[in-house]
Amino acid sequence: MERIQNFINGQYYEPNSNEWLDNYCPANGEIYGQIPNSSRIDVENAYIAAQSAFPTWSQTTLEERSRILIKISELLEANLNHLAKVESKDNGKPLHLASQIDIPRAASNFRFFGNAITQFASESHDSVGHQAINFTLRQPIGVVGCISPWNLPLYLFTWKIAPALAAGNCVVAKPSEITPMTAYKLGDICNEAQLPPGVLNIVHGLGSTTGQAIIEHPDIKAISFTGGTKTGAHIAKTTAPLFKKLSLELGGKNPNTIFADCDYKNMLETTVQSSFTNQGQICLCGSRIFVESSIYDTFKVDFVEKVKTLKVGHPLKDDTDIGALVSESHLKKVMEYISIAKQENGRILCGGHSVKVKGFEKGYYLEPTVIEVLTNTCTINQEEVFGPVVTIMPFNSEDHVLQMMNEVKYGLSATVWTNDLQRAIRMSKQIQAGIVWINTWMMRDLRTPFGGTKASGIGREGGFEVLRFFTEPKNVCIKYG
Ligand code: TXE
Repeated sequence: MERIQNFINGQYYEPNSNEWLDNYCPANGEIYGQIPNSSRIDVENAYIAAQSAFPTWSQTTLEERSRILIKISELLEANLNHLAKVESKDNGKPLHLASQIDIPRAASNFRFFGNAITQFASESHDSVGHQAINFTLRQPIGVVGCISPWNLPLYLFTWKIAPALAAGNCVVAKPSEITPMTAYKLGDICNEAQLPPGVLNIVHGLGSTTGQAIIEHPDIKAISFTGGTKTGAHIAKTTAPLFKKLSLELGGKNPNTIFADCDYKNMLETTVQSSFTNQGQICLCGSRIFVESSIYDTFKVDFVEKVKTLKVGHPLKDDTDIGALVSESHLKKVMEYISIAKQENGRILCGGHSVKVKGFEKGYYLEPTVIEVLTNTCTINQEEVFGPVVTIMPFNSEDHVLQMMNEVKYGLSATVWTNDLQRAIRMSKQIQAGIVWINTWMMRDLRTPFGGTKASGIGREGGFEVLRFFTEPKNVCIKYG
């Protein structure tokens, strides 16, 4: 059984806290490792290392920072097979997903921001008539905190760390205590890429202990967080009196709206993916499907037929479509939502039960579930379930569906299927969400802003937006007359 350690100042250290947390394999329910529940002292040690590294790292040339980040990207690619297996075992996701999406994307994050920082420009203004020139300095913030969730472990961990480092900050980072393993491996890779010691420090532990120590640290000047909305609200409240810069990427309850004039075949394939990829545990999954009445009955039959072909199985098997949910408590939570939906007159069209996978009976498996609901105000259409569960219901008009799409506290993403370009643009302008996909889902270009409105968070990641987040703008005004 592996006991993992914190990565501080370029070395793996026994934690100061002597409290250990069990790490479960979701595929079979077995404990296979332990992580430290790092204390305030551990976080302070990580902070001291980061602060000591900052003067040099922040003055390191952009070309050199870029070279190191791209080297990390190459090493992630070179270790792809190993890391994908580690991710799959730790999270329960199908191995093919980890090797085709999660780990390649972690590598892309470092490559992208390694390149982007060399293109990142700031503004200057000629104050005509005043004989003055203004320019904007964009300086790294200092030591920043990055806190990430369990659903896309290395993918989201590096989505924060790579731009933070590219911009010249030093980082204290905490992966989810539920999926710590690939973040643990990242330390060795950073050393091999010769990232200077202390520039990235990784501490492990519970949100309420280690995470809390990071967000309360008076000298960690910015927090980039992805996770639940409740935790996001808590972080906002805790950090407000400390005037920290905040980026919060929180939950979603994303609508997937289907008009009769769409490319039906493409829509059907993609709707299955947007509902169930990663066991539905992606903040961008389309969990509320609205279908134009004229094709509702046909869609219902075709969709359910396709969903029934998805194979629930052990994550390491090639033919597995749906792996294990991340934890026993999460499985219970998702099942609870299914039973609430039934109590509120939702009709289960397929799925709805946990599954015993032969040989791995203690794993946390659930059938992909489709529920027909009567209203958009029912609990399952209003709260984030974060599992392989979608609802479907018909709509009569564009106005009707727009009202339902926006009638939710979240505002992360939305998908619209239509071949009517005018309608697509009209709706894009009215949908309350940070991301709108027309005739596609989860097509990501790393240059674009990423994040949500309403209870889905504040701030944007991605592209130059996140480089702006991780730098402090300073106006310099030179009077030359
Ligand atoms: O998230 P938490 P949980 C949603 C999803 C899920 C729910 C709860 O609906 O069911 O959130 O998931 C750290 N100070 N999403 O409980 O607790 C924690 O250790 C500082 C959506 O797992 O928000 C972990 O590293 N940090 C989501 C990270 O926050 C704290 C992805 C996320 O954990 C902390 C995951 C504290 N006080 C869940 N408390 C998405 N948007 O993609 C916790 N953490």
